[in-house]
Amino acid sequence: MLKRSGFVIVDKGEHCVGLADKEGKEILPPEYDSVLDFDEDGYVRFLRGGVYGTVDLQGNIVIPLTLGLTHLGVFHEGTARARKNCKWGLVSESGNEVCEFRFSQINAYYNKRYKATCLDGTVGYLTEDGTFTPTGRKARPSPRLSEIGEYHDGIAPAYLARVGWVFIDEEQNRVNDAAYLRIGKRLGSGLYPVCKASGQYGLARGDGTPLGNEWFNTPLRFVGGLSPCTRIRRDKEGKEMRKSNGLPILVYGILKDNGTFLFPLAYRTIYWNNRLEKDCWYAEDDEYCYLLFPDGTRRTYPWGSTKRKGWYRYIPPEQLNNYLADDVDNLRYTPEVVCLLRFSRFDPKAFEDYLASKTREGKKEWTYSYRDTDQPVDLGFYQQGRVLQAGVFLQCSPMLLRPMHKTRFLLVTRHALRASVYNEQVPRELAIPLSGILVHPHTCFTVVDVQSYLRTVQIVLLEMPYQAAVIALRHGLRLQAGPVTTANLQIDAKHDLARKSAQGVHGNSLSPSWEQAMSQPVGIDPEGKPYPVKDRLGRETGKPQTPADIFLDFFSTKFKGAEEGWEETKFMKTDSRLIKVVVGDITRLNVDAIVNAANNSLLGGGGVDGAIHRAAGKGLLEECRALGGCPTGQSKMTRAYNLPSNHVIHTVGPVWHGGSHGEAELLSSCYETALRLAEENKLQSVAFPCISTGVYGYPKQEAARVALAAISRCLMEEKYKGSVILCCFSREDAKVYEDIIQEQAGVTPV
Ligand code: AR6
Repeated sequence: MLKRSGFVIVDKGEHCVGLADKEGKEILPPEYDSVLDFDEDGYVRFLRGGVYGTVDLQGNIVIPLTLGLTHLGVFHEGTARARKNCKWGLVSESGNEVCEFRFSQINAYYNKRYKATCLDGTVGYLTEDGTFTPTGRKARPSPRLSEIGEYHDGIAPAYLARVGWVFIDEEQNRVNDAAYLRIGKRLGSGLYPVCKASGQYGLARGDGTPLGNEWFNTPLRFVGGLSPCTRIRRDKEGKEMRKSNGLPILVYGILKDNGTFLFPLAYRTIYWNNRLEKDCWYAEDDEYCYLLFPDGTRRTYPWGSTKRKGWYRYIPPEQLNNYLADDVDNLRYTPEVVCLLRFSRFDPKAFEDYLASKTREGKKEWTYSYRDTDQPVDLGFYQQGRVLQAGVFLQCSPMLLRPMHKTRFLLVTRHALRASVYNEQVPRELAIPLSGILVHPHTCFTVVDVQSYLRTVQIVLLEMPYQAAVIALRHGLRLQAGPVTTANLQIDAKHDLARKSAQGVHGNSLSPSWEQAMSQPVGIDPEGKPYPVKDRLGRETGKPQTPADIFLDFFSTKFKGAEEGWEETKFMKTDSRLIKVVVGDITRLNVDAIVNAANNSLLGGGGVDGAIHRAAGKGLLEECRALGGCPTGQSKMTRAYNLPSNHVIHTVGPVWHGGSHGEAELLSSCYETALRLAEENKLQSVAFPCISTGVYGYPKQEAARVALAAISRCLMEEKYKGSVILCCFSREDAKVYEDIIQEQAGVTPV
């Protein structure tokens, strides 16, 4: 916010800063590097590529970038110091020269004058009207050039101490203000590949000025005058887009050495198709694979035509002639994506923020849930906001506090974690409240409950990733275990551990490697505190360690080195899957399978059913005939004939009879059975229409809730591993989904 000017800086990220007035009207489009604050005389300065311009308080551009001022100071009495082509001078508010640009330096305005040094080294004072009064002193010579490259047309790159690589003329004067971290060998086109101090790569003209505004994220490597180039993909707001692992998403293109694109930045991958022969590039985008030839032509291939050579895909010689027609772009049908529903299994950042917010509030119920378990879990049980009893009931040997199978499980509930604001007076290391945590090479457990049933003790363990525990502790959360109530448990545990340690085998391991991995048994001492019976080298320790010792010991050795992948930023794979809501015609979707809202006969009808049969052609009806119908709530699959998709899954939705006739179960079953078929056939993408919401009269809101719940469950439980598209015929239908997604817990629409 520019307070005095009343303008607002619009900052949409790197190279995307602009200016708007209070009503939001654009003064400068968001395409500048920065906008500097209001100055005394009423001008706002803006910068792009190191060049300054100004806007007056009426919003008019007064000094344009074309004037090439690489420095512009604040105006005093109508003039400001400025630099152009490495020389300093004074300019008026309109940008006119008040005195000639003949100074090597003009210092900041002080005591109503500027201290200035002429190009010949004469030092003196300069007033706002441009009058220069020498003091009679001479400045020391400027720093020397250390390396001078080859001259071309009177200009050479050179290294200038404390500045970097610059371009100089034959008198060794800098020809302009541009400075680089590196300047590469001159290209055939006369341009130079350069690297800016910011680590961005681009091209500079022979006179050192950058060529356009194109900067890339990886070095340019020209072979035969062409180089692959990469840039970080940005979203609509200009923000850098990143993958779930935090790495930037790159787009690739091919740049000519004269600075023009042969293939613009439009691809997700580019490399040589045949690395040995280097005949053309292999490229991919989200839809197709391509061969890009140095003569500027491109061939498009469907994904199926690629092979793998080690890590790389390529188009093998036998497929070279099987490319798609040039107008393949026109054949593409891209429905409008309304919203995406992303299932992130664990987002450490969100978790941390959440915990942080809880330490301040400290009152509300814990509602965060996370699971990563080998076992299918009924999601309903873990719905956000409802979980108060958490954990897995693990049937253990009554004597061993260890789970029987590997689960990673974290449910932050009030019962298990209680907030206590961190006591700043106590050194952090001492204050870590570890009591009640079972420390294991892979996880922390807190005992939340112990129950006895038919002489078998069931221990409810809350298992959490180490790093989650670390984060929680850092935020001052007390990891609090429930009471270990059975006194016998302690005695039994001791006996059992002693016996099992003597045998060298312990636990209810599922496999030898698992046993190996889980090889640190945990004991429990008479106070109910856990301790290891073996140290890291597998020796019996004899004396119980405190849980804090176990934790710190483990953390400082094994955890840090061996499990680097568990760093805070990426300690759990954020395996996110998408549900995409699109507006479009389902018969035009190029997916593995589209779902048909059919009737029991499977012989066609109106609505989407009719549309699918019309578009698929007679073959579909013939195949359907052979299926002999389909019960409501079930699904059957056929081929797709003339449709762009590969398969059609026919499902029969329920007719709405008011909602109390099992409609929800049947509709849910439509989605589940369709996805089960998809998974059985290893289909990667399935598109659903809004089943039953047309002729069958199912209310749209209710149907959408059932659909989302059923699909989410299938995705979460990995019953279906591909992606799901909800294809809505109208924008209103899509809005219904969008609204539900927005209010739903545990998922983030993007
Ligand atoms: N693409 C996507 N969605 C569509 C399309 C299309 N081309 N055409 C319609 N929809 P309905 P139902 C939407 O009536 O309620 C048939 O006669 C439409 O806007 O096709 O399950 C069958 O043979 C609506 O939201 O299916 C059955 O007898 C949704 O698809 C009966 O209708 C479903 O509408 C099945 O009725």
